[in-house]
Amino acid sequence: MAVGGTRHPAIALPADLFQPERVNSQGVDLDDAAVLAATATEIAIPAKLAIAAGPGPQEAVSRALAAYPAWSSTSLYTRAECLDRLADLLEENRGKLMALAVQEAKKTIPDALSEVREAIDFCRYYSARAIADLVPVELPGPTGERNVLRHEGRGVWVAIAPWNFPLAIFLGQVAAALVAGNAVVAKPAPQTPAIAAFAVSLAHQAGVPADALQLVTGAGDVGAQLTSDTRICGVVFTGSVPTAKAIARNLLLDDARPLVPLIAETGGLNAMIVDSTALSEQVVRDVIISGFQSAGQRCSALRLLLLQEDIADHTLEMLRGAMDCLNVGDPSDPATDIGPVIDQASYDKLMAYRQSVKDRIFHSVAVPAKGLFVPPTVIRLNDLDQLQNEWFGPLVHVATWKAGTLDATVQRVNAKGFGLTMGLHSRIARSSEAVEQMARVGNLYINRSMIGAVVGSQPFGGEGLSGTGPKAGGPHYLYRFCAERTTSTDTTSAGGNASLLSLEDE
Ligand code: UN1
Repeated sequence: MAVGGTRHPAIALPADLFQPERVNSQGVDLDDAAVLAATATEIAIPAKLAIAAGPGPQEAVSRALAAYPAWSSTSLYTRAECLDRLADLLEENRGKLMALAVQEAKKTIPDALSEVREAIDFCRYYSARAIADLVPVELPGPTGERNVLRHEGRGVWVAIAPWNFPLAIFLGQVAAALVAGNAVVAKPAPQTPAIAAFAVSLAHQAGVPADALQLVTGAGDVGAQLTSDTRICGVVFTGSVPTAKAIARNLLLDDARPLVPLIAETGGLNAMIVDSTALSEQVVRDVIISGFQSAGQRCSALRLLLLQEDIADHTLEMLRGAMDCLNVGDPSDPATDIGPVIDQASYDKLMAYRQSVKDRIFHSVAVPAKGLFVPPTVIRLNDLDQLQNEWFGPLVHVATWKAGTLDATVQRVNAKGFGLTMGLHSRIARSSEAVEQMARVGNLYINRSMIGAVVGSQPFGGEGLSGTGPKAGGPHYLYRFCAERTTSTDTTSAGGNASLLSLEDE
């Protein structure tokens, strides 16, 4: 990050703007400067990207089904220990994992570090929650009856992960399903198979039986085969809305098939609403982080900036200056703030759209001529309803709203049907309370950036077109992977209490 802009030196961005975001990472070395310096050297060593061919989709489900009974009857504590060991192995292999994240997913070095740390957080968090939450509980009831609620594995889950968090979301899904007592067939995004393959090998090394966690690589056709397999017990998916709907249809196609859950986390058309009391420097910083970090390739990213009319020109001028301080380039260069987009198809789509709205471009950042670099761009809208699609890249749309129309503005954002993140910048308590009441989103961020949900503190996930819940990294996530079984026993009937084991004996 170049500190200070040539045009607007007064709004210099902090040099560490795009440093790794906040994560829990209990017990992990948080000396970012040291980690980043060390890793920049390691990343120079090309990681081996080849992965061994695994079983096909059907064979993987068969093997996972065969492994399921033994794994589900392995003690909860043993399963949780596997996750803790996996977290340790991720930490030990941090450099290699970061190199893979940079090479395959084109992450910048700070983003790659956040990625590994978030994966570690998911493993440790789900391990701790499993031990706390998945033990059998005796529920109060009428005298002479004993009611026990158990949480057990359901069977074989299919986990389908995205390329934008190829380690953290991939392992988050896998870890949750495994610790709840399920076997898993995991399909990474076609763009990022190697980091997934390495993560799976670490999980096996950590004690997860090989057949209880199978990796199947491939594109959408492989995903369709997996989700059409009537032997699976559920699907956990992060990706696009159309793919989530296709999966939901697959799960209903066969009349004879049992009803199985789909946990989907999909897109967002995320707005940040800024009123005239907001602190301009903070707004500009948070727009840059929310809209452009990770080249805007996060479902949480800012897509729609809604500025109160009175402050729009001033805020946009400041934003223009701040954008000029950004370095777009090679993600393995520690000086880079924003790297390329994931692949040619994504580049072509974003650039074609950008060309179609070129008359409304307010400002964009200079990028290297060669490579898949989409210029971080601010695009004006005549009206906030003009934006109806999620553009998965560094494109922020901006519209204005008039004083006195905050409620109506939130309602119009709600009406788009997505419900993932929303931001509000305001120093009026009544406004933040009103937005908190009205916003139909999973994650509302007030006077801060809209990305970087922290595992365990900021459970992440949306509603409406944005997902089904429950939220990843939250206290209710594991339950969805479980079968809930209630046993009610008449303790007064023949045999009496004496023949019944206490909970502790089971
Ligand atoms: C996604 O892009 O699919 O809050 C999820 C964040 C990330 C989650 C993004 N932890 O930005």
